[in-house]
Amino acid sequence: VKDVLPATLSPEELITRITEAEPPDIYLMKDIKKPFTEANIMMSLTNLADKELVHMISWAKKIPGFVELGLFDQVHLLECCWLEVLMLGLMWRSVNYPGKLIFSPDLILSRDESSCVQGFVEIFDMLLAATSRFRELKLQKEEYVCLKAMILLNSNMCLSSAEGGEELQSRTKLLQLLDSVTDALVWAISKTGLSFQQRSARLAHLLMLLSHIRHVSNRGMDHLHCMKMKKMVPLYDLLLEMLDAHIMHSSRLPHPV
Ligand code: AOE
Repeated sequence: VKDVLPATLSPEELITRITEAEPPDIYLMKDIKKPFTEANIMMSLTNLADKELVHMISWAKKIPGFVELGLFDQVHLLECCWLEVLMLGLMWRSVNYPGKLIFSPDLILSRDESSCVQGFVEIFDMLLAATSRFRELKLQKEEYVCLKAMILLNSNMCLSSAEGGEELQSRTKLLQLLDSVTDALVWAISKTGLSFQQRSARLAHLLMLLSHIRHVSNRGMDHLHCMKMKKMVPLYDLLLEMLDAHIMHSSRLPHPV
């Protein structure tokens, strides 16, 4: 009766559990090398992402019901959404700092500094635009944690697994989980004391931002792929392999270099 675990949690309890799963702030300490050059920035960002990905796996496993999904689904969900999840976290950290991106408390970049890295300003501007939108909407922590869980649980949706009994069961669980997180988001929005119409509009606005984040993530992935070609990203062998796996599974064509 493990299967119905998320269904037995109230929206409030689910939000508490997801909030407790939040990863810690990552400090880079001595890792950041000044001056900001293309190589130094990419080195620091890669080190940061490397540490964050370890925490992301623990975060996913603490989302009620996630570890009850099939292992195949667990791996594929994370593989599909890791950059989107990193980006939403970045937006949340940066929401009160217009014009800046708080990659970590000790790695804060302005738009000007981002121009050191070729092709970064375009991504940077898209990240800033989405962050401003969250600021206008006065995104709440409860809403943020729900959206991040939704990115994870929704990332796989096109991947069909219609055949096997076990895969189908995992897919059913996944949809139930997504429904319970949707209920939690609706509950979080309802706390704000808005009218019915305003609440529906807010739900729509928040969910529409997810499609923007998916877009920025795809562009970021292309950018990373270019950087890799230029040998600017000091990717560790394992991470390199994982990045290649992402490009292989992706239906998009790799960015023409
Ligand atoms: C955004 C948020 C954040 O917290 C950190 C970073 C660091 C790098 C940034 C990115 C970001 C924003 C967009 C940028 C990107 C660099 C260029 C791009 C600016 O335009 C990302 C650094 C990424 C380093 C590569 C690591 C490869 C990992 C592969 C992971 C993988 O495929 N799998 C399967 C692992 C999934 C585990 C959860």
